[in-house]
Amino acid sequence: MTKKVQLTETILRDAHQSQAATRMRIDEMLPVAGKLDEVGYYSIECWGGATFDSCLRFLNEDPWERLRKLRKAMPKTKLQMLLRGQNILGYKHYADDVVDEFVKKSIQNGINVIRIFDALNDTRNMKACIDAILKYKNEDKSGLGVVCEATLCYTVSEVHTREYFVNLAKELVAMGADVICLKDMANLLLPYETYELVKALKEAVDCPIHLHTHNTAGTGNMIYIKAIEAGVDIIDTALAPMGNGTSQPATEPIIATLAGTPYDTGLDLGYVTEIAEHFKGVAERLTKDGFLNKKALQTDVKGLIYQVPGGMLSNLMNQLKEANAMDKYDEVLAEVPRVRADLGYPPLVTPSSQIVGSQAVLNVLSGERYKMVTKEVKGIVRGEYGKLPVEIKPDIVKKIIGDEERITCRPADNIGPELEKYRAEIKEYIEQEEDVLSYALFPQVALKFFKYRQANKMNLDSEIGDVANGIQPVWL
Ligand SMILES: [Mn+2]
Repeated sequence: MTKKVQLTETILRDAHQSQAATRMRIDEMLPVAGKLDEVGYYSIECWGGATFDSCLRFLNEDPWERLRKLRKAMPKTKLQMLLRGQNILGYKHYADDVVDEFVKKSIQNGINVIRIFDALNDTRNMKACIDAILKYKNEDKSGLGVVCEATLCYTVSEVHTREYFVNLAKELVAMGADVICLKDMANLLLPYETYELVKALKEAVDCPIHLHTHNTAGTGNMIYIKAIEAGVDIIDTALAPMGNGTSQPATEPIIATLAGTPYDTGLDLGYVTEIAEHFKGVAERLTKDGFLNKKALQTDVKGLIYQVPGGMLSNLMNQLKEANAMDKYDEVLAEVPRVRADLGYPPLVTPSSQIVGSQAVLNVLSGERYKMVTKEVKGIVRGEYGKLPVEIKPDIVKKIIGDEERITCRPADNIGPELEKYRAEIKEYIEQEEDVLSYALFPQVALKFFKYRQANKMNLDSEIGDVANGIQPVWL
């Protein structure tokens, strides 16, 4: 059984998020957007993840305006975003009315494929997003449709078996997912396990499987080949100037490898290479400005050895260096899997990777396990992040939070409607309905941006006034 494989191009989102601190600007995207639109990708991932925060915080760009510009420039291809479930694009749980409005506005402004994940794989934290996508599917104005893509965050532990992921996939399809994404954000998948897992998923659910990995540890291309042989439908790649390393495997070698085989992507390698030329310049600019470090391109095999994300180990090393305790490194490394087991085996992905790592450091340096406990670990134990893959043992609960109350409901059930409150708070700055959402997600950052936007307008106005008086500003 063989079939054509489809590609999602990630250069406008995950590639620069993974390699260059999410600093690619809209003016570096638009010059080739029209050409990207002609390639024939399944989708172009260009929004969500960290881009929203980065636009407001660092680039003085309105993320909604960016989306509308991309939509206009790429009318033929499905635009894809990454959504952090109930965390939307931020770092905490938001109210359901904010989630609902965010999904609606994303679709109205041009998003087609919404990839939703929850860091703990707690499906309750994805439900409001899925429901909103189903509710607003008909708000799509592009004619390309809306795809609800629900995610399995891949991780390695004794409870994260093939059966676990298959059951999770079935549950998400029953909740309304159109596509299942297998998201290997830390590049922990191994090629032969990929084959078995993708095969099991294809047998269990009757929908396309979309695979996402990174090439951090150098296994990315092998993962894709084995997934393709097992029947995967769509894979994520990034054009070569920002492909590989901590980013996705490069697009061009995949196109070349599959050409003329039954899996042929049908994409034109020559044409894609022309487009990639443009991104060489962008990568140079990002390097020059200090955002793209060649370390991001080197193969980092630590994840293969310790089965934790590469980035987590560098964080641990930094913490130990600061504490002048590098001699405890091996001890801390051995403590990491124990803390993770104590906390119910959370997948090690931001933020849980940092939370587990910091607690392992504290356990070793203080000389007694859980003598000191971070507030995040307490939050996990209280149930504030959601349901863990495995129930935490009573003696661990007692040790970490004593007799404090724990929640077992969906964390957002404890958050009342918030949208109107946010709208009232920034009344004088609202230029579009979407501003309320930017503010809801990142209050201080958004407010700073609104002020910048307003000041910019007033400057512009006074400059235009000067033009009327016959004084031509040079920048015009
Ligand atoms: Mn990723």
